[in-house]
Amino acid sequence: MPAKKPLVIVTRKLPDAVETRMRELFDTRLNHDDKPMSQAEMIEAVKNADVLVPTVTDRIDSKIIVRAGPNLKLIANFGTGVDNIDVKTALEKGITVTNTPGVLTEDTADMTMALILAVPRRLVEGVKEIEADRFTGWSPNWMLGQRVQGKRLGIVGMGRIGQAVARRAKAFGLQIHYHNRKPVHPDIERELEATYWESLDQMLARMDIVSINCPHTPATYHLLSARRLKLMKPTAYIVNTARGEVIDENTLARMLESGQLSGAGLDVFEHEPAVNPKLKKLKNVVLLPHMGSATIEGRMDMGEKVIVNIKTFADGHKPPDRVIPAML
Ligand code: 8YV
Repeated sequence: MPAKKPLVIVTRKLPDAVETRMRELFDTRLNHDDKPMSQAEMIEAVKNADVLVPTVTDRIDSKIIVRAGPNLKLIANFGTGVDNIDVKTALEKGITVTNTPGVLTEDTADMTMALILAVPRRLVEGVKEIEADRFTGWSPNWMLGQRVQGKRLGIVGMGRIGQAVARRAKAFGLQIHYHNRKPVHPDIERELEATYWESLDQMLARMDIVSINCPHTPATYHLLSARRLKLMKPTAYIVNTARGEVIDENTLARMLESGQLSGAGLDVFEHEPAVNPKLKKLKNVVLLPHMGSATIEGRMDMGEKVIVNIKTFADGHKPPDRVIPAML
C-alpha cells in the first residue's frame, strides 16, 4: 500500500455520510449516479485501484481479478455475503478480502421473522383483498391461515443470523430445530431450547417452516435440491433471506404451484434481479426485493465497517473482517 492516500473505488452510491468520511480519509472515486458498472468498467477499476469496494450486485469473478493491477491489495466488500467475489482467486493473487459481518444480523432476522409470520397468516393476500375492494365484512371462514405458535421451525445455518431468528421465533412459541455444519455451543442450544439435526434430510421431512440462513458457497449451492424439497411436508412453508442459489428455485416454484409445498417467503432469488415468473403468479408466496438488511442504520454500520477495514489495512495492520478460506 503506498504511503499516500489509497485510491479507493466504490462501485455503487453509498449513504452520504459514509461517502463523506471515505473522501476525508482516502482518495475516493464514487459512483454518484449509482449505475452498476459494466464488466469493462470493473476491469478498468481493478487495474487502477488500491482498494475496491463492491456490493452484492458486482460480480468480481476470476476474469476480473486476474486483470487487477499491482496496486490492488484489498477488496472491501460492502456486504456480509461474499459469493459475488471469487475469494480464492483473490487470495491466490495476494489480495485481501473483507466483509461486513454482524451489523446486518438483527435487521435480517427481523425480516426473516416478518416472513415467517406473513406467509402462514396470509398477510400480503389480506392486503391485496383490501386494495382490490373485496372486503365486504368479516366472515368465519375468511382468510384462514395456519397458526404459527407451536409449529416446528427448522433453521438451515445456525450462524449469527440463524441464532437471531431462533431467538425471535422462540418468543413466538415456535419450536426451534436447526441444521448446521456443527452444533452450536451447548449454552446457546439450551437458551434457544434448540434441537440439532446432523441430517438435513431428516430435519426437512419433519418441519412446518424452514428458514434458510446459511451463506451461499459451493457447498450450499442448491442445498435445497429437488430431492430435498420433495422430502418436505406438503403443509410446510419455506423462507429464504440468505441467497437464492441455496434453493433450486425452479423446483420450488413448481412445487408451490402444484401444492406440494404450502407457501414461501423469499427475499432473495437465484438469478437476481430476475424473479422466476412462475413465482410471481402464485398467491401463496411473499416476494421481497432483497431488502432483508435494508435499514438506514444497517447501511451506515456497513459503511463504518468498510471504512475501518480499509483504514486498518492502509495503516499496515490486518483488517478486522478478513474473509478466510475456512469461511467459504
Ligand atoms: C447486503 C446481503 O445489503 O450483506 C449481505 O450479504 O445480502 C445484503 O443484505 C448486500 O450484500 C450489499 O452488498
